[in-house]
Amino acid sequence: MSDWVPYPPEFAQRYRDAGYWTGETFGAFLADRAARFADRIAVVDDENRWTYRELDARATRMAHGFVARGISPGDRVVVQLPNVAEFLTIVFGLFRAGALPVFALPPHRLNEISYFCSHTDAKAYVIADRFGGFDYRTLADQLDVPSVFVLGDPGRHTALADVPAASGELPEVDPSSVAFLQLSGGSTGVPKLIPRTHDDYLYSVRESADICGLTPDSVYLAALPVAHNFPMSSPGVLGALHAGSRIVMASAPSPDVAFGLIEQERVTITGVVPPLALLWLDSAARRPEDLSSLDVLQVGGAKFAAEAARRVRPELGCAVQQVFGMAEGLVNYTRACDPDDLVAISQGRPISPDDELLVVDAEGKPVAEGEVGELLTRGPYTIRGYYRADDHNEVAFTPDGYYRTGDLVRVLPSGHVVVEGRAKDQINRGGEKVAAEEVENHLLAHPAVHDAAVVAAPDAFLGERTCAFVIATTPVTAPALRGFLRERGLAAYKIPDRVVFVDEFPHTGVGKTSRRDLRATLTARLRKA
Ligand code: AMP
Ligand code: DBH
Repeated sequence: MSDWVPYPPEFAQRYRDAGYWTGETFGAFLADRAARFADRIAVVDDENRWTYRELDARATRMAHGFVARGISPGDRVVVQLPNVAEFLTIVFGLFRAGALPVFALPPHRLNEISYFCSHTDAKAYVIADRFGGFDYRTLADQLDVPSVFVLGDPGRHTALADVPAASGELPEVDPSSVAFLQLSGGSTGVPKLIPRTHDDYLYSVRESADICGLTPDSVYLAALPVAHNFPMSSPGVLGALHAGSRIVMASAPSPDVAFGLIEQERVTITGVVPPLALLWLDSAARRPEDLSSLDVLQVGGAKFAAEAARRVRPELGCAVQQVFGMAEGLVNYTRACDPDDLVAISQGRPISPDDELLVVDAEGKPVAEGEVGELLTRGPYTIRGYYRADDHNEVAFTPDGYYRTGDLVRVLPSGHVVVEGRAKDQINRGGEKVAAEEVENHLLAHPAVHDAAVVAAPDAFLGERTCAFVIATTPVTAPALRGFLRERGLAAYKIPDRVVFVDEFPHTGVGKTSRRDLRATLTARLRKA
C-alpha cells in the first residue's frame, strides 16, 4: 500500500513524449518566471505590491525558514490562509523546501482541519492570526500537530515573520512526485485528498493560461479563496505567474470589495461561482465603479444557467467563459472563438487533446453519441487515485484508471460538454460541495437523532441548498441540531439550511432500501413541494 497512485509508466512516457510533462518543478517555475519578468509586478494585496523578483526572493527566504524549523522533504503542511500575497511566498516556500502543502479553505473548522492533519500526518499547520471575524489560533490550540506557523500575531505559536537567516542548499525536488494535496468536495463520510504532481499540474496551468489568453498585460483578480483549484489554476494565480501577468488578491468576492479592485488595478480577468456572477450582474448597474477593464468573467464550480450567461456581455460589458473543472484534474473551458450560443449553453471542452472522456450508462456502457450519461475521464493531469484511500479508490476509479466524476453530461458534436445533473450523493451549494454522508454522520451522533438523510433542495440563488430530513426519538429543534453540528467543528457551509422532521422515511422500491434511493425519493418530494 502506498500513499498515492502514480500514473502507469506507459502513460507517463506518452505524456512526456507529447511534451505535456516538461520536468519543471514549482520551485524552478517561479525562478524562471522571476528571471523573465523580474521588475514587473507579480502580486498586489491591501498591504503589498511585489515584483516577480521580490516574490521569488521572499519564497526562497520562506523555504529556508521552513527548513530551519524542521520541515523536511515530503512533509505535509496544512495551509489555511485568506487571499493575501503571502499565500504565494508560503506555498512556494514549501515547494522549495520539498514539503507538500495541503490546501484547506478559510471556512474549514476543527472537524475538517483535524482530519487533514491526522490523515496526512501533517508536520505543521500554517494560518493567518484572524480573518473574516474568526481567530484561527483558537482552532490551532485544539489541534494535535507538531508546529503551528502564524502570519501576523502568533499568540503562543510561532510567527512566520521570525524567519531565521539561513542559506545553503535547498533540497532537490522530483518533478514527477506529488507537489501538494488538493481537496475534493467528495460524496463520502470524509473529505478526500487529491495528490497532484509538479508535472501534471504545471501542464494544466500552462495550457489554461494559453486558452484564457493571459499575457504580461493581463491582470487576474483572485476573488474566490485562492487555495481552491479554480482560482489557483484555471488559469488562476498560477496561470497568471506563468504568463507574467499581475495578480490582485481580493479579501472578499463581494461587489463592494471586488469592483473597487477591478477599477483601481484595471483587472482584465477573474473567476467566480454562479451565485456570485448573479450578484455581480444585479449590482453592476447600481454601483459607481468602472468595470471597463474587464475582458473576461469566468464562471464555474456549479452549473451556470444559459439565461444568466447571456446577461454577462450586455450588463457587465465583458465576455463570459464557462469553466467546468474538478480538483481531481479535468478542466473544460469555452473558448474565446466559440459562438455565443455555445458559450451560453455549454460548459466548455477539455484542455488537452489527450483528455479521454467517456459517457456511460448505469451499467458502465458507453451511451449513444449525444446522450446523457455519467462522465468518466482520464488524461495527462487527472489523478489515478486519492491520497491514502485504497478502498475508496476501488469505487471512485475504473479498473483501467478512469475517474468517475459523478457528473451527468452529454457531449455535443463540437466536443463541448453540457452538464445535465449529478449521479453522486453531493449537494452543490453554489460551488461549495457538501457530501450528504458526511453531514448525516454528524447528525447521527446527536442522541435525539434516530436517522437522517441529507439532500439538495432547489434554490434560485445558490442553485441548491442542503435539506436534512431527520427522524427524532426525543423532541429536538432545528436550531439545536445546527448548533450541535457547529460545536462539532463542521464548516458553516455544511450546516443544513433546512431541517425537516419526519416520522419515517418513505420506503423505496422492494427489498433493501439504499441510502441513494432514499435520498432520491426525498429530493423528488422537495422538488414537487
Ligand atoms: P471537486 O471534485 O470537489 O473539485 O468538484 C468538482 C465538481 O464541481 C465537478 O465534478 C462538478 O460536479 C462541479 N462543477 C464544477 N464546475 C462546474 C460547472 N461549470 N458546471 C456544473 N458543475 C460544475
Ligand atoms: O468546482 C471545481 O472544483 C472547479 C471549477 C472550475 C475546478 O476545480 C476548476 C475550475 O479547476
